[in-house]
Amino acid sequence: MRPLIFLTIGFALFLHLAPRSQARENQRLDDGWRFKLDDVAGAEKNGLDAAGWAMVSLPHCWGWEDAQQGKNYYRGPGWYRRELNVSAQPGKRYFLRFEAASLVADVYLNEKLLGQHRGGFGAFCFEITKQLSDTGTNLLAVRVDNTKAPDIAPLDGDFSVYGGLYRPVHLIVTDEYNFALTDHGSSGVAWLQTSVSKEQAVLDVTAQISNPLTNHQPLRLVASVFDAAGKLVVSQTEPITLTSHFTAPFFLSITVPQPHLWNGRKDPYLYQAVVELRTTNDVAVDRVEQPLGLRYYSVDPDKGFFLNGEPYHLHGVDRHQDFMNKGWAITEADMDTDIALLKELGATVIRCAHYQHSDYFYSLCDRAGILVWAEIPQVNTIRIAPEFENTSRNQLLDLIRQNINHPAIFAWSLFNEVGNGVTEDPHRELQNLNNLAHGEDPTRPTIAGASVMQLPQTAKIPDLIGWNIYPGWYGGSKETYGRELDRRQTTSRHGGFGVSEYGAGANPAQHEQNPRQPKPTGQWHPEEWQAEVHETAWAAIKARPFVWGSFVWCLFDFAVNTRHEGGVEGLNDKGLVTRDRQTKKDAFYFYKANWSDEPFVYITSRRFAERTNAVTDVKIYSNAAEPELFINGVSQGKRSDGTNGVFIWKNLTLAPGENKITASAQRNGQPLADACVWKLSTPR
Ligand code: GCB
Repeated sequence: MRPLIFLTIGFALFLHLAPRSQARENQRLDDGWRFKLDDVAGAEKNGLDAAGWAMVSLPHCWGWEDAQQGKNYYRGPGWYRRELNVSAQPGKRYFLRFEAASLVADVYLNEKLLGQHRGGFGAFCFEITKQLSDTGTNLLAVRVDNTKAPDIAPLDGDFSVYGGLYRPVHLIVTDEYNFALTDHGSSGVAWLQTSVSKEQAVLDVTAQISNPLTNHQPLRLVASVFDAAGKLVVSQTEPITLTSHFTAPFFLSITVPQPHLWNGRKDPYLYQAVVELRTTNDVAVDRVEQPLGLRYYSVDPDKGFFLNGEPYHLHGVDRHQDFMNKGWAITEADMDTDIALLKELGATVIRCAHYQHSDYFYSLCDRAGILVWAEIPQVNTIRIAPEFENTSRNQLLDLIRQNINHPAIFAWSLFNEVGNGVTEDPHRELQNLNNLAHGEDPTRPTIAGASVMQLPQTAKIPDLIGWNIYPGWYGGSKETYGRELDRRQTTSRHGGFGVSEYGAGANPAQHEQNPRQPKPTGQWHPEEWQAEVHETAWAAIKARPFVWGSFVWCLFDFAVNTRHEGGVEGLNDKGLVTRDRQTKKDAFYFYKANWSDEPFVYITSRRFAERTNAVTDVKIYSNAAEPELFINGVSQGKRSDGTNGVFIWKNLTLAPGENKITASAQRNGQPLADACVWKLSTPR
């Protein structure tokens, strides 16, 4: 009998702690899709025979095959079809959530149009409860079209706009009452960090709650914060009454005393924020759980960025969601790879350019403590026309409502380099977006990326501004970085600015000793020049505290079908890492030496393996104090005169044939080494 009593008590305790919860079900619809790259009349109809269509799984996209070869790629419609085996159970609601579809999606279930989403980067969700068939077999058909549309940003830009269902699609099942899923594809819940300090965090929670029934239902809204160990920290309950057939916002305020702050790379501490909808009998009918990082930050026009009241240097990169042989159809594993490289680099910030990135990627940044600049695709050209403004507003609402709870996101960006190609005054449109962002989220600043060609006043619309500048590549010489930074000091509304882009192209198969500034559109983009541009740029940025953050353009090479340069077709090669993520260029290690604590020593120009000049400098990047260099086992001495992690041995002489170059160093007692082989064929 004893064990039985024990079990009974245990079970009763469990019941008390966790009242019956009808958890949501969420199923990813990755497989079983048929796909046709064409417009097919009646493709949403049951009668259509799609047996000859390609079998695909999601994520999936088209256009990359041609774009990455520098060719025009298909911009037009494609169709996806799939069987959905689900029959509606009484008391349940069913939803289809698309994480993105580029650019326009028309979604049909059982031949009926559920709705359309315009804009290639935000999630959207349709309720399908009433459209489900009684048989349990349903036909889901989606027409996706990436034709350039006059109302949809981007109208322009230095990247290829692929088409397709390139992010996951979900079938979500809830109870009758739920946190609304159809409010701009959001979770229906916003945890606004109204006031955060070391003493307390005041959170204003807004929950959109949906009641599809005719009754005025009394319920309880419960918001709770759990610590990283799963212990309840604080909970707040609000009795609410739902109006029949209505989705309405409900509010409550919750205070976390003495919060453990989310402190960037040093300590990205995450609580769990849970909202529940409970019946008056305490049965949970819906639950949304999200990570919560409590932090506060500010930008001082003279001293830079402050996180949780302390100076915090923002240095990092820009990123496109593009991958070799995949285009935008990247997997979670691909994004894990990207975040691992970001962490290795020692970045503290990332600009997710030039559109809304995947929720999964933002979540990785939350966990890694990497701050995020999030943006909408208003790139270069915008139109002052009601339909364009409407779609742009929706893109901004998608971005903010879907991502408002990501602690990593520190600013909402409204545009990039708007001004080029704009024939009408864009100020009103941009100001409207600025107001919209502030209304949606009063806790975060707005931001934008500006360029020299831009109308000067647009830079003063958002709260913060970033400048895209390219001395040493498009502009003047790399030596002009300091001057270019200085002359922008007063261009923002509140003073100070970020460098939202800077960089240079590099083909890691092209090398030049003592490189000269190449022609950007030419076929010669030596790796050594990119590294030199970054050495100069970083020194100038670092010396100016009014530059509150900087972003290298770009972490990865990415496909641009219209580029034919640097000896490779269809590529913007300004990445610190190649598009397949296999090669970290020299410049990657330059930043690693400056930003990362992970001890290493790295010989630059290592791929410059076939040599014809016997006399050469050897340059090492390292975050160790005193690296030593050897050629064919002979020490060339230790150097302790490095600046910004750059150590140079001048005028060394290679022997004919193979030369083994080795470097060694120590950091924190840890031995470090690197080696490569250079072959001198015709010494001069
Ligand atoms: C820019 C743009 C970015 C381009 C970059 C470049 O200023 O904002 O989209 O890719 O320059 O590499 O030219």
